[in-house]
Amino acid sequence: MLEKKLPPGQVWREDLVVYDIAPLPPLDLENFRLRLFGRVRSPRELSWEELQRLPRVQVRADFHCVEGWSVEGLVWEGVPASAIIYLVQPEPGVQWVLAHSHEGYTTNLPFSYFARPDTVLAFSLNGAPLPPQHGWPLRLVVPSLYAYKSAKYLVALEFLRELKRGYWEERGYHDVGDPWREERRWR
Ligand SMILES: Nc1nc2c(c(=O)[nH]1)N[C@H]1C(S)=C(S)[C@@H](COP(=O)(O)O)O[C@H]1N2
Ligand SMILES: [Mo]
Repeated sequence: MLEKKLPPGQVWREDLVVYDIAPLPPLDLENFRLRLFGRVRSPRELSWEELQRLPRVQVRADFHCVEGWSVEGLVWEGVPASAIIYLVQPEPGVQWVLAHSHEGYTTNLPFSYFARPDTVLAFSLNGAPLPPQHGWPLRLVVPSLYAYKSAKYLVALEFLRELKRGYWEERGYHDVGDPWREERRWR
């Protein structure tokens, strides 16, 4: 029998629950830029076309929300984090990544989790372009961490030596957020 692996304290659900802290201001691909900055040797601002020319991966992964629900086997396609790391060359001592979203959402995650092979800057979900409510046009997907680290409407990645907290992390959610260690809150 196939055993579905569920982290402690989670229950399976069929579909994603959409969470948004704020409405999304207008955004078009013509003016889209992904800003890669902070403690890196080569800061970059990538247009949508430049992003399309980077390597691609497909990742199949379960999705675990800190509220206690998980969705099995989502298929994301996009640019692997490894390609971004290769491009910008983080300085030695970089420990954190702060993801910035178009509407102002932010989330911090350890660089070591960002660098995992299943971390992807996704532009498609289950074979179709990212639906608007799930982060169109670009979403950071970090399957190894709770879903609040998977920033929708991604517009920048900031590489840091020191911790800078994101939206939920400032409100008490865990700076790491590993579902297998049940790191939900830090206070
Ligand atoms: N930009 C942005 N990304 C976000 C959020 C948000 O409010 N804004 N919520 C997070 C949380 S708490 C969860 S559980 C997931 C939900 O993903 P979904 O809205 O695609 O279902 O998105 C995460 N990424
Ligand atoms: Mo969440």
